Amino acid sequence: MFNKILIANRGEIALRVIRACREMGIKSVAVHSTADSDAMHVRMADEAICIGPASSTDSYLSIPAIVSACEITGAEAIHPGYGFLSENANFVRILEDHDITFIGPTSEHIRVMGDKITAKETMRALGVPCVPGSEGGVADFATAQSTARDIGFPVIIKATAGGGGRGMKVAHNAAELEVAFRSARAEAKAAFGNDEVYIEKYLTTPRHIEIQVFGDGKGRAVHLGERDCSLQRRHQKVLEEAPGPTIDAETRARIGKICAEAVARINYIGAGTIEFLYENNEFYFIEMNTRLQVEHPVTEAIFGVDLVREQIRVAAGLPMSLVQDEMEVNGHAIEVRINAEKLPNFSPCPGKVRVFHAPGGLGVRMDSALYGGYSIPPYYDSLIGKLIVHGRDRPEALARLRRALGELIVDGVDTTVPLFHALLDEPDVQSGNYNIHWLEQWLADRFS
Ligand code: MV4
Repeated sequence: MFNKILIANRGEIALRVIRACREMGIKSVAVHSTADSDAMHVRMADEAICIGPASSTDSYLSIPAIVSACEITGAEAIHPGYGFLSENANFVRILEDHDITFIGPTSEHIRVMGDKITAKETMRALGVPCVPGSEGGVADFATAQSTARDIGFPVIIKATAGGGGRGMKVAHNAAELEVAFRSARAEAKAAFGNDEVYIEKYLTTPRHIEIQVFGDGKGRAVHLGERDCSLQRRHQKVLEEAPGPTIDAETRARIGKICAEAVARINYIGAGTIEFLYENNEFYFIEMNTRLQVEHPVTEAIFGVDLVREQIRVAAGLPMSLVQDEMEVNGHAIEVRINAEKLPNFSPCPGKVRVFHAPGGLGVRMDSALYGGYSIPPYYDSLIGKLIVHGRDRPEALARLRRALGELIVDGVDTTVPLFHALLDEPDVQSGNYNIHWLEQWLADRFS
């Protein structure tokens, strides 16, 4: 097992990893920018080292600064958290060359899944159901036309180098195709420096259902069911839950087995998420995330596992302690993302937190790096905490969420807490009757 792990991240996810390290008897190294000298992850780690100025590009995204921090502190492994360098294949290849263990998949798996066409081709070949669409990239408008005619309108044009919703364009009919195709290519070129696009059938009212997988890198893998993350605004998840309100045990077992077998076949190591659109009781693969996700705690709650501990174990060459036959859904969990943002426009609201009080009690977990007197810096994303509740069933989890939100105090900055109070009053949220468009529609109806 490792003696010392460096955490190449900040905020609540850095604390999450430090906590797992401490329970495993592993020393932790925090890295921080000059803007984060007073951050909780710096205080909670065994050691801390400054890696650069406030700008992420020159600190949390600086590969030389992070590799140097590793050499100086003698850390043998790096946990990337989510975001920042967590899915940067170039970073991971450099670590592989320096004999620093990356706590996550290989650079090759990250590279394959980072290219959305190779990801889809790989998954299709492994028997994972995919959205009907072009075979590979669509290089010219004539090919776009014939592809669209074959699959039928509406279609969606996506950037090969994209993901997370950037550079997507929908065409509802042949007349809209040319503008959609050309603007998708132009946006892809501007955003990713790569104008390759592909075309899919556009699913009009799906849910976003993602399957948690975990591999040992030696041909074994398990799945830990699904999360429903359909409640999103501008491709940012707002509330996530497990199990999915519309997924039964048989459906979970069927799609879960397909996903676990797929990642086992490619010797995938560590945590991964296979994202699907789910419509009319069918799953359609869209992307795979090769990292621990923000919303992993809902899966931890219902399966009673510690995903970060498992990541560290397999990275150190130990067997994973997850056994598929022992994986059973226990109750229901819901996570809400608390952002320092002002409603109704969700404008970032950094500044000094005067009072912070985290809710507690049965079935409540608050992952946050806030403390009273802390100043939220303006340089990073606005997530300041995740409230995760667990109940015996969905109604109990909803009641517990309402109760816990009532206990939470964040004084000094605006937060998204009022949004969740309002959402909990909605019959569609109470019944789980929502799809990927529900939240945007609700916000538009209410605020414009
Ligand atoms: C789609 C789709 C409909 N049909 N693909 C958006 C982000 C990226 N991960 C994939 N996205 C979508 N792909 C097909 N073929 C609709 C979306 C989409 C979406 C997906 C998940 C959650 C929220 C969303 C909001 C708008 C569009």
